[in-house]
Amino acid sequence: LELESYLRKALQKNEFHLCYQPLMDLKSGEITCTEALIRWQHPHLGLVSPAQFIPLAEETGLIEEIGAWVLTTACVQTKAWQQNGFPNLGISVNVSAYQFQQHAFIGQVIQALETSQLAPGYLSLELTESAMLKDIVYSISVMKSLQELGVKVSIDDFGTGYSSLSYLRNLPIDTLKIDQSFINNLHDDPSDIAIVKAIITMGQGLSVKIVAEGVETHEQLNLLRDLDCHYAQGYYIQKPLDIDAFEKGFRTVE
Ligand code: G
Ligand code: G
Ligand code: MN
Ligand code: NA
Repeated sequence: LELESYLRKALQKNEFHLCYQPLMDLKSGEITCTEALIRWQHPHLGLVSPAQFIPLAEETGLIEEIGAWVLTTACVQTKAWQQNGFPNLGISVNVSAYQFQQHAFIGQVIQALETSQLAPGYLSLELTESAMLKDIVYSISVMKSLQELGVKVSIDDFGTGYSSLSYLRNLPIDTLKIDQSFINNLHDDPSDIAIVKAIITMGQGLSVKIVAEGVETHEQLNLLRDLDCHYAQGYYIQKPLDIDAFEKGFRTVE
């Protein structure tokens, strides 16, 4: 209850900020996009994990306001970076299940694009399979609206939900982000290699881009490159960075 009352005041008290974690194109080695990750720095509680407060924000309905803030802040920052040295940088924003099902959602996306003047093709929204499958008919209509706007859709934590692969045939999905649990032991688990390989092959056939999440070692990166995975993200490439750290440039990996 205490957490909830703090959360209610967090926006107006300016306690949120975003970190940005790069996604690397495995062919060119370039950073093409970053994922926005919200951080809550509370004066007494310290840094509270989104894994803790996002579910609370969903239960209380506060996610509507917080989600809108994340969308606008991420788009404004990306537009600024595009004008200052990263001309083709994209942005990927996490959207929670409840937020995605809200009727205000599409309006918030349009508002963020208008406020930032970011071209829609640079914005990608990360949905989980469970968010999408909650109400599949409604989800399809929202995703079609996003497609009409020119906004991209990614499936986050792919492989961990109760996937019904049939949605890949019918829905406008641009990217699948393979959950990090398939990547963690990639180098010494033949089943994980088989699964990752199959997802990449499927992606090629469906013209869907594949991102490997949670890449923590050079071996994992090399393997993913050999398997023709399009993009990789993880601590080995870069941890989530605040704005200053991002602008100071990032370590390059090979
Ligand atoms: O950044 P970190 O690994 O601590 O994130 C923990 C969880 O919180 C992840 O599942 C991540 O997707 C989620 N998360 C981070 N930022 C946001 C956000 O802005 N909106 C939503 N809905 N979830 C987020
Ligand atoms: O659910 P989602 O994929 O959005 O969660 C992203 C979270 O994963 C972020 O909070 C980020 O801090 C975390 N993350 C990013 N890269 C790595 C990694 O290489 N290893 C681990 N363990 N976590 C990571
Ligand atoms: Mn994500
Ligand atoms: Na994920």
